[in-house]
Amino acid sequence: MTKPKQTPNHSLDRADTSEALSRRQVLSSSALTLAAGALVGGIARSAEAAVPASAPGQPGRDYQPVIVPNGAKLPWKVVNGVKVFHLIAEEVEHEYAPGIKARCWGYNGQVHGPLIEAVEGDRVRIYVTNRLAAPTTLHCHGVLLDNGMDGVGGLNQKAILPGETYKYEITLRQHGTCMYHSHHDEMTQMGLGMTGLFVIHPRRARGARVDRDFALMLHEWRVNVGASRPDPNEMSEFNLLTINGKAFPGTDPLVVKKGQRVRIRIGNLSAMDHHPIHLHGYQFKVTDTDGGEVPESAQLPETTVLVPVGSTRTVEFVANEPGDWAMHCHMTHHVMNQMGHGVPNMIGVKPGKVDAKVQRLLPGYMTMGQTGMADMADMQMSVPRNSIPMVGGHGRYDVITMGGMFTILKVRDSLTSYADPGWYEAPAGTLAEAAPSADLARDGIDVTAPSKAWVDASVRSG
Ligand SMILES: [Cu+2]
Repeated sequence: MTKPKQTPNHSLDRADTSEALSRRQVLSSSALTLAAGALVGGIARSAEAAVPASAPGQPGRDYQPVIVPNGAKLPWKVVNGVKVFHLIAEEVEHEYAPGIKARCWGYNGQVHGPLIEAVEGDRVRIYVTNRLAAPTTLHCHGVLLDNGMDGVGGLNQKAILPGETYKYEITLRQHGTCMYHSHHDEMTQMGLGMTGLFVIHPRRARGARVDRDFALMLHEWRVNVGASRPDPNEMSEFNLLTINGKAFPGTDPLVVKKGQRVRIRIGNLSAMDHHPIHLHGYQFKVTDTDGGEVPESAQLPETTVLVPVGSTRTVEFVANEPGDWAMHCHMTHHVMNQMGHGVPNMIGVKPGKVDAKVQRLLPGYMTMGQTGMADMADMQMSVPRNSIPMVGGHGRYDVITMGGMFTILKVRDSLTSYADPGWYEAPAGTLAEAAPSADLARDGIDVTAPSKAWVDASVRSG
């Protein structure tokens, strides 16, 4: 069998894909006609006869589309009142951040798969074509559906063999943030990236109007330095932590205008780790999980939301404070990139004459890490092929000493577009800077005083 030509990731815009879909549609509808002819009055006819619960929801009219930083959405078309989607499971060349790529498994040229967006009451038909060398299935995580559509290989269906296309049909009877993933050889296939988000909007708007609705998927990977594939067998030493498949500095910022109501939906299909996602500058409320809405009386104010493996959490807040606000996993090892793991502890080590001696054998050798990892962010040191430095991206003032599961919420007083507005300029008097000596003198701060004495003095005066 000839392998169908794969659509490159970057050309997966709506126009290209709709065209591709319509060609596939022609093929699959003729296949259906043949099948229906062969199965007189059989299963094929009853599936075709299913009536949608409501008219297919339309973006702009029935819902405000979500935003997928660094990601894409799965296009659809309406056929006889049913929203038709086509997922293609395949190998994907994926870039985590500039400088590091790997062969992953994903959908439609993407890691993770494109987000599926629909509306409560929609009937959706999802074709899944398997272009992998291994069998797979599609499980719609958190979506209420008929048992035979649940996609657990062996339990609910036969696995989709390489080259086969399966059909899933669901009438959506809920709203919320759900996910999808392979449910066959789960450790390998999800570990290699076969996951995606499945957002179902309510048929009627609820609560306060949300202006910016972001969707983020968390993941963790082991990509050995120089390796060309992630290792799905890894259990604990993950070295690339991603948001929508990207490690900082590869993550796109979340751009918002001051005063807008913001929703952030976060899914986690990492192999092993829960991620406490912390947002600076704001208090938010956790409004939904993949199990539904949290009653308003139970929505705790938080600044960090723990997103367990196999769950989604949705938070909301009003963006009243302009600035560049960090948003990141608060596990400090999850804001480190590839080379920040498995290195010896060098804190406090004095290299003495060792460097000079080693340099005779290894020109350019330098002992590193005696004061921590921050120096590694900006030393312009060359790194091995297909790897990235353990921390670092350039910020407005200096190097940002984080990598991995880190992004930036950019809130601005005014915006002409939602493109990256660049760095925030702190208004005069609102920026932390070196203390002027006049201020030190005025406030009686003696920077040479013994630190212990200063502690005692504060206790006495307090
Ligand atoms: Cu984490």
